[in-house]
Amino acid sequence: MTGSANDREALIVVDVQRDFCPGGALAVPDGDAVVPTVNRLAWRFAHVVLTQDWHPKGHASFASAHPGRRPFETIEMPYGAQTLWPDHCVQGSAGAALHPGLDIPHAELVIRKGCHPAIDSYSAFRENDRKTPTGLAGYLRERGIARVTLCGLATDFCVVYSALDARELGFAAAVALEACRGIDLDGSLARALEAMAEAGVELHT
Ligand code: VGL
Ligand code: ZN
Repeated sequence: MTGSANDREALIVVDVQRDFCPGGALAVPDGDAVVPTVNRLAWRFAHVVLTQDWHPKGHASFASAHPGRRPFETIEMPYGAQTLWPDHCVQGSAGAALHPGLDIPHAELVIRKGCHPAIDSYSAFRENDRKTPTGLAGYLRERGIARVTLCGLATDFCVVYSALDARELGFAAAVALEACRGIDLDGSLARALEAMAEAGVELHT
């Protein structure tokens, strides 16, 4: 397919959901501040994909599923280290809904991730076992998309994992930092910015 440059680019809006905003179960500081910025950004893209963290009840990433463990501790899972979280974005719950202020009617795809009961999925492309695909790469390739811009929540978890996977899977990638907010656990935000710069992700402030 040929087309304008804009036709080969997509905006990926990561996890702008109630639970990641103030008052939510896993609130990212100032998380809802991205909403107007994301809305404005979205109008510059012909193609927009939204992601939604979408866990079954009792998901393995929830501290509540591991007796004696508390949120924000790290445990070893069969696929590697996993941070434990408060219960959040449970399928069909009010907290899992997209933020009601999002105004992106031209978004073409909503991709849900983290659905596997035993595997977390920070990245919009691959679950945390680094093997199980979500299908997003195939969708983008089939649509002729070569470059993605990412924004949303949280910079240092789902945004950075998605951006690094985009690069590994052969897409050009940028992150619109003014339309992101981070959690920042033990320096995770600085590490995320460094890893993205190293991987050739353009960082736009
Ligand atoms: C996220 C922690 C757990 C995110 C999702 O969207 O960054 N973080 N689940
Ligand atoms: Zn999650």
